[in-house]
Amino acid sequence: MISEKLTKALNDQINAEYYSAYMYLSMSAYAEGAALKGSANWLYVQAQEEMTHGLHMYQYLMDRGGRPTFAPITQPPHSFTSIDDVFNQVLAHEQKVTGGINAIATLAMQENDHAAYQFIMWYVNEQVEEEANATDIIGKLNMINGDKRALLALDNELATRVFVNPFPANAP
Ligand code: OFO
Repeated sequence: MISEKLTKALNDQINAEYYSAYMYLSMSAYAEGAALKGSANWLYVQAQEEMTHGLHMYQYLMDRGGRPTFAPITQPPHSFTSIDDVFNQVLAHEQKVTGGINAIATLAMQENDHAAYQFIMWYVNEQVEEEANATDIIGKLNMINGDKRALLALDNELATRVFVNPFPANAP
């Protein structure tokens, strides 16, 4: 059975994952409104992924005899100054999420909960990818530096992202 401390940490993380989903949906709506449909697609797919993370953690808590509890989800930002602003906020957010995931891994280690440690390691690796993806897009936006044709090309690239549920059994 999972400890109360780890249960609380995972509950908080479930909330953070759904906040992430809200935030990405809010960003997606902004991008669509700015005629950047490819960016909107990328952000929408990211929101879908975040929901699978929340469900995956919920299921894990249930499997370990923990009790998921649900807290209100904070309102995400809804106004952005540009698509560059959006992706800079994405990176800052994911860096914060990485901190939370690492804290759970540390707690699992301290408690000698090898199962929880192994579970959260999937997210430790996932966060490397999340930060790398955002950094990659920011790098391209910096090169584009306001050139509309180049921005359109990047937007077309972001339009190709397809949602693949990493945990098919937990499909939302
Ligand atoms: Fe769930 O990875 Fe982003 O926040």
